[in-house]
Amino acid sequence: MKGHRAPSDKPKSRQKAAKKSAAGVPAIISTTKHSIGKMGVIKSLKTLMTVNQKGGFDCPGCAWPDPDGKRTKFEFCENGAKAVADEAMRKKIGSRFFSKFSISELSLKSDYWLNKQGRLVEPLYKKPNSDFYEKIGWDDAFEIIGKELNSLNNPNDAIFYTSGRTSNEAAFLYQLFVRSYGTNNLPDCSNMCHESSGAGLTETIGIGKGTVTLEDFDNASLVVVMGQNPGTNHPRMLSALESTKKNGGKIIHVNPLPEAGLVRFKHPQDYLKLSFKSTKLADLHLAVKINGDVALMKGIGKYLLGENKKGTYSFDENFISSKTNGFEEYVSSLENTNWEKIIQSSGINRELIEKAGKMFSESKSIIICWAMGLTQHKNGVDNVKETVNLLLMGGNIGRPGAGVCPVRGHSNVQGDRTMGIWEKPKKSFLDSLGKRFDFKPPLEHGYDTVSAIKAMYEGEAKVFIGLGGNFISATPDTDFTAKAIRKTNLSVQISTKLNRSHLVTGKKSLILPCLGRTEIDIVNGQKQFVSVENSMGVVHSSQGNLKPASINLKSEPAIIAGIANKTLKGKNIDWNYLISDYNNIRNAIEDCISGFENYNSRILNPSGFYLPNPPKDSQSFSTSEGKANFSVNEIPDNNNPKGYLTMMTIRSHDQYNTTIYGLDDRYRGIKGNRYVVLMNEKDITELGFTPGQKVKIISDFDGEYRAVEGFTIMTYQIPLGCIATYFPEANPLVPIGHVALKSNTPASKSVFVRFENN
Ligand SMILES: Nc1nc2c(c(=O)[nH]1)N[C@H]1C(S)=C(S)[C@@H](COP(=O)(O)OP(=O)(O)OC[C@H]3O[C@@H](n4cnc5c(=O)[nH]c(N)nc54)[C@H](O)[C@@H]3O)O[C@H]1N2
Ligand SMILES: Nc1nc2c(c(=O)[nH]1)N[C@H]1C(S)=C(S)[C@@H](COP(=O)(O)OP(=O)(O)OC[C@H]3O[C@@H](n4cnc5c(=O)[nH]c(N)nc54)[C@H](O)[C@@H]3O)O[C@H]1N2
Ligand SMILES: [Mo]
Repeated sequence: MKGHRAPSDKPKSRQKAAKKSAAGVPAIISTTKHSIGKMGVIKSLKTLMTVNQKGGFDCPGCAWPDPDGKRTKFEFCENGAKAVADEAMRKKIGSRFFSKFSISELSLKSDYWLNKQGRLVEPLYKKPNSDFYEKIGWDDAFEIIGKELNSLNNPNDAIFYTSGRTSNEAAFLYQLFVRSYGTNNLPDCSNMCHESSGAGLTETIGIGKGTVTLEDFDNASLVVVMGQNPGTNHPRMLSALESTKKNGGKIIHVNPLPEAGLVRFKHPQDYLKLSFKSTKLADLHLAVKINGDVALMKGIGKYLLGENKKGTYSFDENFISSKTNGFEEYVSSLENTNWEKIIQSSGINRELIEKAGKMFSESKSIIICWAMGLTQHKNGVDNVKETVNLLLMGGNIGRPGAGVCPVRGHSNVQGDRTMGIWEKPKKSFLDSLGKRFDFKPPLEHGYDTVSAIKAMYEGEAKVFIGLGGNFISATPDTDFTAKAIRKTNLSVQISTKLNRSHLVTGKKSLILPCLGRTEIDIVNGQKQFVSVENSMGVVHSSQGNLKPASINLKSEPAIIAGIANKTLKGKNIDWNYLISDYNNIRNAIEDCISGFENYNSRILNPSGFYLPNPPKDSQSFSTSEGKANFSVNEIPDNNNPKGYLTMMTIRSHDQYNTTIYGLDDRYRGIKGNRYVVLMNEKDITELGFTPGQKVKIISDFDGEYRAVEGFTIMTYQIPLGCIATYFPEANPLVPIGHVALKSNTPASKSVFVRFENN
């Protein structure tokens, strides 16, 4: 590893005032710079004009849906364009590159440098005791994997990770292979992302997904955006919020930071039409303390209860009595919660909480959106359940303009789950899989991401295969995870770009380069397309239109079939038939998963089709008692222990998770450095530091010492006692055992840390 110091290829940092508005002209300039710089002019135009177009490819950026009818020629955003350019870049790296650099040398480079080197174009193998990757043929690579998997005493000793860009077709095939091999060890990036949403929503409304459509944003009287930075991570969502405002709706932004897009938004398309107006999006910003959201939501609930008693606001009695359980307990828990506790834990004064409460009471239809600011806490599941409480009171689920909206990250992370990428599959799903393919799928639940790391660390799991993603950098407790991976006999990465997971390896290691979303995939002379599911449950097709980076690349389905053939030697399932035409995979999906009836014909509809969603479609809730559940959640103790501050790890404007596009964070006014700590001016003074000073950040609250060095202090508008650092640079500080209850998601948004001079 790099010893957790800022790497040597890091230029000097600068800080400017944070921006109030998002997108606009700087976004266009940045889009052009990234696309043309990486792809060239002609390829840039050809590529960008087909992103999210009917018949084009799904943007690999985020899972925000595309409008059904009125699509413009520019259905992409600055950050979507960066994601596309990053995949479609012209630079390539093959065995020559890897003969020049040893793995140890590459390990000293920054994530930014690694990603910049180009697309991976050849299968590569690192032999035991070697420090170099060398060229290997596809067949030999598959043979090594098959041999290793077949040498294990128990299929549960292998781990099969998935990141969220994988298509439905590849995901279905992968889990089918893994289960016919004999395990449910299918951890995925969702374990670190919206697992808390899935757990909280399943418990309360009987489905682990959101209940709104894009159109609902036109009809909402109030949209609450909690723990999310859409200006950077879901820029196209700002258009939906703009539409809410145009139709007279209001927006509340709940976030320790005043994130730019929510303060003001300038639509890049308006600039193309030369209209220079910007829209003020958020009507109210509640600068909540880190993990103060349960308290805040309880405060809003308490206000509504008070107004109800006064007769100035009424709950949706009808909905509550016919469709829900647990209302009385919820009400009495609000009565028993005192305001001091609410104000202290949320960090918001009563006047502001009541202002938000008044906006709730005046709104006929309410949507609550959220992302990682709610899910990545010890009580992440409770955060999600509190959003449901607030909505159920007013009957705000399954009505136009109302509902829950967990905003997904990776472009097909939701689809991957629907396809069975899950360590805790339902028995009914396994039964239909077994029946369709004539085998007995394993029933025992598998490892999720955190338990997979522990199993490798303990030496129990010996093979790691990653279908996409960057496991070592995305996971918590980097040193611990590195030790865990290094104990395996074989690590395999199916990837498009070079990342740190290729450098922290098992004794043997393979890199299998695959086609990306933007590229043409031809099988038996037929151009194939794949399908994906967006954040709102719409399944639609995606077809790449660029010449592949190399003729030596294979598609993800072909790689999975190649591994399956060598491992299972043709038992039960005809893998070659399945991949000979992706319609065959879709037919199998239709046979095994409900909601996919007539998949192959419905997928031809350019707008795709909606999957069934009982709460949204008919206010039906498939919980144990068939009703939506109110819940009582404790306000967590989010006081800092003496000498510690609470750290959240967040994304900059120039990254896609662990892929670093650049070193700036334009909206936050930070330039040229990712090794920074954003801190309140008063905390800086109190700790005796000065802005610009370098510090060591230490996470040892649980008794184990973890540290990162060379982080520069920057003054920022952030609540007292809270600090922010970037993911993945600060991941070494997140203890492996610091996870959300019930979802086991690393609690990487609230870690107690202390500082020392550097
Ligand atoms: N360009 C780009 N797009 C992306 C990604 C990317 O890296 N780059 N990543 C994709 C993925 S996988 C995901 S999951 C999403 C992530 O999308 P986001 O969740 O928006 O990403 P984060 O940067 O983790 O931002 C979390 C936000 O929560 C706030 N926050 C932190 N703690 C708290 C808290 O306790 N309470 C409240 N109310 N707020 C809090 C932070 O200030 C920050 O604004 O974006 C997806 N889209
Ligand atoms: N501290 C902290 N840690 C976090 C988070 C946080 O907020 N804070 N966020 C968490 C979240 S929300 C998530 S989703 C995870 C992300 O975890 P991952 O999904 O594991 O990580 P990514 O950075 O998205 O993966 C990027 C790599 O995927 C590969 N790739 C890209 N496109 C394709 C493709 O089409 N096919 C294949 N096979 N490979 C491809 C490339 O090689 C690239 O280097 O990180 C989590 N970790
Ligand atoms: Mo994510």
